[in-house]
Amino acid sequence: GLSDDEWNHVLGIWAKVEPDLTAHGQEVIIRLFQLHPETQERFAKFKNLTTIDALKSSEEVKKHGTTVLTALGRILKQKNNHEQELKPLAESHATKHKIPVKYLEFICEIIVKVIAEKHPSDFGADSQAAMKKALELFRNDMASKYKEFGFLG
Ligand code: BLA
Repeated sequence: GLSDDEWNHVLGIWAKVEPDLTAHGQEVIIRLFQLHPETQERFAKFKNLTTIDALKSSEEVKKHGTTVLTALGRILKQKNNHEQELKPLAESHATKHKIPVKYLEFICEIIVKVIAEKHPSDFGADSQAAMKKALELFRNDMASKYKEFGFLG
């Protein structure tokens, strides 16, 4: 797990992300699709967004980015007591969306990069390390729940 100090780092930087959750989320999703185009194919509703301009002007992309970071924020705030939040997410991702754990790794890495770019003076080495650790816990728990739902991820 994370120490109190590490959770303070995680929730401290999250408090800087939250006022502009939508812009962060939009950037994360666009970058995920650009760096890993196979991830975009998982979204029936984004099949028509074939150019960077189309991605940037899509209200649906903004909306999904907000959904993702809102859910992640809720999970982080539980400081690893996230069973209630995680279970329905793991279930939909295992049985409905069928999202490999590898894609979770992709998006988590991008989340750290986007925060680092937007908050250079508030997201130092200790905070980054703490956030990476928190996201790793999240992914590991998603992966073990996936197995309970019969998805090998
Ligand atoms: C949908 N993803 C969702 C939803 C939530 C999240 C809350 C809507 C409710 C549900 O279907 O369970 C949450 N998505 C997250 C979180 C992350 C995230 C917390 O990416 C990352 C920290 N889901 C993934 C990844 C992909 C993904 C990496 O975790 C990438 C391919 C896809 N999520 C995905 C899809 C949907 C979804 C395809 C359904 C979208 C829709 O049609 O509305």
